[in-house]
Amino acid sequence: RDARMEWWREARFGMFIHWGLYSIPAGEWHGQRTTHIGEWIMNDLSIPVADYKAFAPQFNPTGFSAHDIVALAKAAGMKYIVITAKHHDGFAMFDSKVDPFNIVAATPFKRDPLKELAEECRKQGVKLGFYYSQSQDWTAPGGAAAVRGTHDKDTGHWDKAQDGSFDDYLKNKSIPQIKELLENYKQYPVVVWFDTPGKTMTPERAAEVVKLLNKYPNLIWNNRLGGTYKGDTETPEQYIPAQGFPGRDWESCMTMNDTWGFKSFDTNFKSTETLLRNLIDIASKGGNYLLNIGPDSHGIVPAPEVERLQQMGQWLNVNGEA
Ligand code: JFZ
Repeated sequence: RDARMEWWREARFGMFIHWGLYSIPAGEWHGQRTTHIGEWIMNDLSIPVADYKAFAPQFNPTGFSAHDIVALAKAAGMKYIVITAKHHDGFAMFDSKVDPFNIVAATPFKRDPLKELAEECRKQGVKLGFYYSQSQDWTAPGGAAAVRGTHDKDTGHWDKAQDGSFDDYLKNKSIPQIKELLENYKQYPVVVWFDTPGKTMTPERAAEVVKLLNKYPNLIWNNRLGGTYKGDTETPEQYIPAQGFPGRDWESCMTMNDTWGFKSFDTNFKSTETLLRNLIDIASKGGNYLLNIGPDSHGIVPAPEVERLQQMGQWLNVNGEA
């Protein structure tokens, strides 16, 4: 157990990447701007499934460079990357045989960015993990959804196309895609980052996922699987716990502005100094800092994010420990 956590405990600084179809609306749909985080736009504005799925044929992020992103992480002093393989919208950012709603089968781009990142991470010596939304899936029949406004009070659904059985979704999409992620990228992922289990991830259902995870003894997974599982890591979000988590490994995840997924009009960026103070504060309390970037619909990392990461790396080069 400890040998498995060794690299993670020494890492201190990682890159979170929230990237998906939501980078196309970029916070705005049919003239309406969301006041919430960008990757939630489908749910927050109750976008019909067919309309949301129609973003896929428009998605051609030819500006994406795995080489440049891994090099940026390294320049910033980051030791690992965690990228959204599938967020709550259900769109797989990888080559999936399980469901055609994915970046290879449903877009003109046709490339698998996770595969490209895995290759670059191997080359450049950076660890790679995948975020996977195991419970919420707003485009797959039966997937869970958070309740908003006029949504069904029980399922959170707002579109007939979402009707279905959660158990079927779990058995036929969620678990098989997690398996694809664990099998298809050679030595990666070393982390699986689950999210928003909600009431649908009962202990019995979570146990089905754990059965699969247990086949990968070096895997690190967080505390957001659900059921009664505590996972390996605590994941305080957008804050630094005053005393850390005594006896637990922990990782504060944070945005640089006020969204995870790209929003064209969110320019509320924290200063490099604030970001560095956060890193120092977290490291001094024994945690890791998972700092987010949100590439746009062309696959380009927003300039204010690149600039801050480069400045952090420059400061660390002078003042940090190797
Ligand atoms: C979740 C996601 O819904 C969100 O889109 C993003 O991916 C973020 C990293 O994680 O949001 C959460 C999950 C947990 C808490 C808050 C927001 N929490 O425990 O306070």
